[in-house]
Amino acid sequence: MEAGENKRNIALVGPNGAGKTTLLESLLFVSGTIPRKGRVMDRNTIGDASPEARERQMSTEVTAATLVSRGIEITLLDCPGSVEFAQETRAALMGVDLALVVVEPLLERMIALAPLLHFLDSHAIPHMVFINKMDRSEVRFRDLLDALRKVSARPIVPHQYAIGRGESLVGYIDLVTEQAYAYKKGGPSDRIPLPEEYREREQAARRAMLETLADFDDDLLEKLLEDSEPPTEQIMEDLRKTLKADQVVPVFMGVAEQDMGSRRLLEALLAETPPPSARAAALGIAPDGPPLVQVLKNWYLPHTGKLSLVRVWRGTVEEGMQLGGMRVGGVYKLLGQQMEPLGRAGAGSVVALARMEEARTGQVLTNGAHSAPTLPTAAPLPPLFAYAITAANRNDEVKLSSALFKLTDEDPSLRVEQDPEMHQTLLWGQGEMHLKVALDRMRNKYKIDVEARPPRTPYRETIRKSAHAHGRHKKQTGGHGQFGDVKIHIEPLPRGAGFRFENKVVGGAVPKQFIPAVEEGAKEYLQKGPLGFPVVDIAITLYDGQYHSVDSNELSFKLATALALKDGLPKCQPILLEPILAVTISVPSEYTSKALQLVTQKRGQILGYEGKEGWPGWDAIRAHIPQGEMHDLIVQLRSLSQGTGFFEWTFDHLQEVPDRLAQAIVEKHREEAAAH
Ligand SMILES: Nc1nc2c(ncn2[C@@H]2O[C@H](COP(=O)(O)OP(=O)(O)O)[C@@H](O)[C@H]2O)c(=O)[nH]1
Ligand SMILES: [Mg+2]
Repeated sequence: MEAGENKRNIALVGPNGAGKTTLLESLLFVSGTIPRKGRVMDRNTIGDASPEARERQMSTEVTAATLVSRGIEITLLDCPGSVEFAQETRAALMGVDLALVVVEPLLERMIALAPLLHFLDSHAIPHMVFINKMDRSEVRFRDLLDALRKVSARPIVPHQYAIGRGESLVGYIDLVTEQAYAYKKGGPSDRIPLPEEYREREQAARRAMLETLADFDDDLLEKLLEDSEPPTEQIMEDLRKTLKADQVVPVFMGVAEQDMGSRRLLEALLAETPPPSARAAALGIAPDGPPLVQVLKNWYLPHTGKLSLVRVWRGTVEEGMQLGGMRVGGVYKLLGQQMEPLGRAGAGSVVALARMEEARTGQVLTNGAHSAPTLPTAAPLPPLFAYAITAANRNDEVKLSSALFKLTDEDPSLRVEQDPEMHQTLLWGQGEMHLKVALDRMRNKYKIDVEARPPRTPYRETIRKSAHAHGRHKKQTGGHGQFGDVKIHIEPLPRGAGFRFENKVVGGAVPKQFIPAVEEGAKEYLQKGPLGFPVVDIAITLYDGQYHSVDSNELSFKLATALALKDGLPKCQPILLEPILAVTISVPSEYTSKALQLVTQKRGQILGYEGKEGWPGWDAIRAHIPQGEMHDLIVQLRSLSQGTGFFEWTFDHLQEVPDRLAQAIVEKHREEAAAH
């Protein structure tokens, strides 16, 4: 057996509330790993152990748990389902052999799988679907399959077919063996005769499955054309092969809460999950060479310190060895919060390493003089939502920056931006809940209270008209005096032109050596114009002035220029400019008209919309939206689109603020400045 061939690494992914954490508990229970089951409701599951998760009964970070069944060690990564924690999930997915997509039997929610399925396909990560909560299903099984087909780019291949649904759920038919089973509370299912009324549906579903597989197996195709029955082993082999290549998506079903379907699922995971060497080969990792690990997740634990979840792609990691210039402080197998020291772990494992202080999520580490090859990582999601944050207690400022470092190390989709211009520290993330969880974590884990408010917008101002202005600075003190005198012409420039300075002085009215001081003085003064914001798109021409042979110096000319601008700018009709962002909004097309309305409500300008490329059933809307209106765009977009909508943005241009708004903005800014 190749190294690691008795190991499998599987991520539980899928929408929030589908039952992943419950399924993890069930799989650990039916495999005998834990003696009794906890419930999410009772806040005692292996997953969701943090206070932030318990309080919300929602996973907020990855939980790892290893079980052993039939001599195979399966490490399960229970990933948060909320789109706001997608980065966490995506980073974990980079290290697994299979993703198990857990979904609820709800037709209208299937479209929400699009971003996840897209991600899985773009990285060719083999994945199965588990339709959970079949005890709640109100729709026909074939309609669920059709809804999955609409959203999946890969063919959907049901492995099971439901007998009954909702409260009258009986069990399932295995479409490979054509055997029927009835679920039994507290134990494995009972074999039952295949119900006659299901015969036709079963055969149609099986035929569809075989036809899909035949697209990848000519021999199977021939058998189907000849109407000869393919052997079970051939079907299983085809299922394994096409799953491994991310060519098809097998579907299983059950009721995780009652362990119905969990045993069958575990069997399938053992039999069908590609071995670790398959994923390594798909990524082009040669089996021989120095040890290679990739970081999937970092945690800071109160007593242990930093713990890094890693995939061992090659070789063996051992406590005490050097990896990426760091000493491996310990190698652990995880069961939620419990850590079992291993000392070493071989290729194909997903384990936790202690005290890898410099290890960043996604990073590939090796030892000695070798340089680590690059492996695919989860691209950072564009930030969507920000708060301006401050420590509630001023003495916590230093603690705050160290806590922010740890917080962003644990969750790279949290980003800190210092904005000196607006005197604010911005915490960026994927949504309101994402940031609230981060602030809770700050309080629970790092004991810092943080105040958060919407960010201030970096407005600018410019002028509409030109004017001449004169400034004289004169001061007579004991010894040397100060003297500078300038005459300038101020004029507006086109949008985006910035600042221009020109010297048109003739005959030395302002001596050469003082000209740079005039330009400097103008630049400094324009940091804060008559409305209180930096002035842009403006030209200053120095055309005359006076000097004094003894008293003139650079400072005097700077101050004279400032006086000239102070006098001149108000005469130029100052106007307020706001940053406008180019935004691309993605939504399932049934929400497009609502999203367009939202853009309009945000004073946005719709540039156009069309079908989103490669995303059947989705639209992409291009728009210009003022930055000042962006703060809660993601919150509103999600609320009108059942949590599915998202967007990307970049700064585009500055634009005049409508008069009625400008006044209010300027007044508010004045009040805030006065309060500082
Ligand atoms: N009726 C029913 N409820 C379930 C089932 N599995 C999980 N749940 C419930 O669904 C809720 C969400 O489950 P959870 O495991 O936290 O979902 P996750 O967000 O995907 O991890 C919890 O209240 C579970 O008790 C199931 O098979 N049937
Ligand atoms: Mg969960």
